[in-house]
Amino acid sequence: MSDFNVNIFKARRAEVAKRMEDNSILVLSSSKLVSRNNDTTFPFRQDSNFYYLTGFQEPDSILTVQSDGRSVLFCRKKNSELEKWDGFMWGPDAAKDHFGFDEAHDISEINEILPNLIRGQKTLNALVGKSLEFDQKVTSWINKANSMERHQGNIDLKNFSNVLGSMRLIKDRNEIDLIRKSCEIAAISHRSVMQKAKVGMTEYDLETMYLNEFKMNGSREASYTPIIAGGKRACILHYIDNNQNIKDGELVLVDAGCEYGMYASDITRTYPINGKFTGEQRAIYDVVLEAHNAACHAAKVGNPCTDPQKTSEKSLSQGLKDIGLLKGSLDEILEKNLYREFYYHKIGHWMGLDVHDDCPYSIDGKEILFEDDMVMTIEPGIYVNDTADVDARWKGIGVRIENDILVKSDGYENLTAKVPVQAEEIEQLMSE
Ligand SMILES: [Mn+2]
Repeated sequence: MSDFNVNIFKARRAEVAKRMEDNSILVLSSSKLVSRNNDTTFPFRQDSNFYYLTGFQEPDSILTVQSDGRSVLFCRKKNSELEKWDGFMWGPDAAKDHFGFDEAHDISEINEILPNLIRGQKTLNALVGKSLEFDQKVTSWINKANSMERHQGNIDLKNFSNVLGSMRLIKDRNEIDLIRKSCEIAAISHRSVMQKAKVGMTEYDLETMYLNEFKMNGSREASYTPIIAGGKRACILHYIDNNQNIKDGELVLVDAGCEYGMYASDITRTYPINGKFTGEQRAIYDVVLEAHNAACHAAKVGNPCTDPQKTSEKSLSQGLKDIGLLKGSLDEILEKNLYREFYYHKIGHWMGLDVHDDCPYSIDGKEILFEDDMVMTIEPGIYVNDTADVDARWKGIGVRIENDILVKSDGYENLTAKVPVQAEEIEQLMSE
């Protein structure tokens, strides 16, 4: 894991302050520990926006950044008794020094101190509408601050989502290094499991192998629950039961990525469990691959971020027509959205601290244009459900191919290129 560098986080807070209007303050909350059942909790995962601006990895914390650049942390008081159970806690004093804040306070004092920081500001910026509990707290702090300044204008509450999201859209050097590493670990892992996969294995056999590879290669956590879908279960987009046998002759669709230094990777491969595609599987696979390649080329600096979507719709429609799964002219197929019978999700998403990165696709009705150092997944798919009006030999085939793309002015870079994608390459790897 890379060493903590306080300057990265201080620079981000300075940048955020620069993007705020004068006399405003940003208030951001950490994640909470989430109960799993009774007295056990899920592993703690810091809120991505909070981490982005602090690097601080504890629950029950609040960050404020003022437009003049001052930043204040509220966190748990150091408690040596609690540390015997739950491990190290920074406490305000040490956190202030290590993480470079101007002030830090015990979180239990927030209702007294925070209204004083807000008081006299024109605007309070927050990520509103995500947590009722946080929104209620923000309202109560604003109320208290307003009541202290009876003769001034009330404080405006503004949603800061697009400002922070736009900033996170362009990855800095440090982020690209971490995403690159996350993608490399995921790619090596996919490659390795693909080589070991055999007829007779269950979906959770494969799941175990992917998670094991992630961990052995330096990533402690998956970036989301892996989808390991044998046969027709590949047509269920969010299938995570992963508890069935994968039968001879079936494809297995694996959508699995890892997290490294808080940054996600996200890869999907679809391969025959016995190592050899059937004619129908191969025909569909090649249509998806062609759409994937075309969509990657559309992720180009200056293009609207929806161009890969349109490109994939066109390419998949043409391919589905070529192999006889759709009838009619290409124009008609596109106009009537007939391809949606087989392609019912979007081409991809921004990726970074979140696997589906918390960044906008359009602002005020204007589409985001691709710029250098944005990261997007490209993941077209074709899914032939039992309900489709097609020849039985096609039914139950589901194929998705997903890579993670770094947008560069001189073309895109496929960060997950280490795992084979051509059908022949996959068959070759599986026969080794
Ligand atoms: Mn994805």
